[in-house]
Amino acid sequence: MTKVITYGTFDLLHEGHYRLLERAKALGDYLIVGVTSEAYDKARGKLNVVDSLATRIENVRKTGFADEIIVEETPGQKVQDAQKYHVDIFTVGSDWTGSFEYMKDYCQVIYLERTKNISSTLLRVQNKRIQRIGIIGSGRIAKRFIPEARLVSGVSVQGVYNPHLESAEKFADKWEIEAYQDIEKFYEAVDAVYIAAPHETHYGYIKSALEHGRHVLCEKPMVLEKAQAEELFQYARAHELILFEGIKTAYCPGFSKLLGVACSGTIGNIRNVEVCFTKLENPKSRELTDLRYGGSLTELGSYVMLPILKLFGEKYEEIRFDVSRGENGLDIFTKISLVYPNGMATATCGLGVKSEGRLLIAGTKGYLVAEAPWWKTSYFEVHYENPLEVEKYSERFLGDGLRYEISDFLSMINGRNSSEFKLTRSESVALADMMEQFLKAENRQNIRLKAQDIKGVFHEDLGTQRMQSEISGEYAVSF
Ligand code: C2G
Repeated sequence: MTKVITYGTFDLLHEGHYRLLERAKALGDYLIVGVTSEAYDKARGKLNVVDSLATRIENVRKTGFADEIIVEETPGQKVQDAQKYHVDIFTVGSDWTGSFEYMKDYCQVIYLERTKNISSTLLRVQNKRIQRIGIIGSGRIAKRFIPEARLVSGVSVQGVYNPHLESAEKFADKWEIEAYQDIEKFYEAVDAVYIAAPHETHYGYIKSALEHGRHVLCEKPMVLEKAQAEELFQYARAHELILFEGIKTAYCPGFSKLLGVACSGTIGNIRNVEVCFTKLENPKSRELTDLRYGGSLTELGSYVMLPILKLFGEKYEEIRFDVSRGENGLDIFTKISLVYPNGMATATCGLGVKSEGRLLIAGTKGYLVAEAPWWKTSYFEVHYENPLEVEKYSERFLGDGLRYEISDFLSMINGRNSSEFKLTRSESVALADMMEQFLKAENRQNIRLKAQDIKGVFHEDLGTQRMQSEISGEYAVSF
């Protein structure tokens, strides 16, 4: 008798799970299915599991493929089970290819092709709670989205759109999803989109996705003009769609904890915020050569402005930008100084100058400090007048952190608006306003002329060319 074993959460049981179990059963005579316990899913960082363990077990039982169902409770259990049940074959979907090579010491390991398309008709009938997401853009950020999305229950990444089919196909092959060049077909296949294309294309893509009735999660900076942000939010609201700006820090649990402590009164009244995020970038990268939309502020400004907006609000009295430029005139290091009625703030970001990345919040009774990478907040301290009095706080930050924003996006779509406060619409509008003011003050037309004078490094109409050609290249800072 050939014994086969497979594992999974099997939340909101769908076609992909069903087909996996069907083929797993066909590999042998006896199928054991390990259903993950709530505690185990929590420990491995899987978010948003909706069904209880009892419901998930019952749903697996109802498929009729399992001869025996067990509960998976710990990471080391697979090895123990293989020995305990005298397993011949361990199988799991191909999204896990390579992850279970260690099981080869105990049994044969077979990765079964994952189901690419969870069909809408089946979902509508069986379960409406799974959101099919499509990705616009196929570069570095998009690449990080998929493994993170797979750890959020209730989301199925269906496909990727890129006007440049070759880039879309390369990406789709790697991640076993569909590639689309035709945007209409792409929208038909999804309920929501994640936009990970260059900044200047965001407005157009958001508008078209909303007009097709799709929810939108857009990478920061969502748009570069205040009026555009207002228009898009208004449209989304009027059509009962979710438009969500993806600044991952805003959704990470450690950052929420930090804001909670800062506002709790423990450090008194907040009077000063100093925040810095720098990342040395390749001088040839898009970020440091795109004279229209590149530079440190468009790339990192959303992160450094976030704690300031959260703590002081959107109504500053003064804003000033001080800029250090690279040879081509682009800002490689930028300082934003803000004055509020009851406080002040400086936000610093850099792609060509390195500094200490830190978030420092000073109050009338003490200060809170989070060191780099504070934007992936996992640890911070509160200090008082007495240097020996220090409170230490820590919080988990899993993987690349994108799973938190995906999970919150999903909750918003499903009508649980409990995370709306993490990055409000008016905060997103304020960010777009800040970008607009900066780009206007910079007068990028001038930079272009200066750059031509300096070195002739400017490629005529770089921005336009990029929009017309592929959107796959290097366009986002990796950190
Ligand atoms: N699956 C699939 N096609 C999909 C979605 C999932 O073939 N479109 C497969 C997965 O690869 C997995 C099984 O269905 O083999 C269960 O999927 P999940 O419930 O998402 O569980 P998972 O997080 O993949 O856990 O110890 C747990 C295992 O590592 C798998």
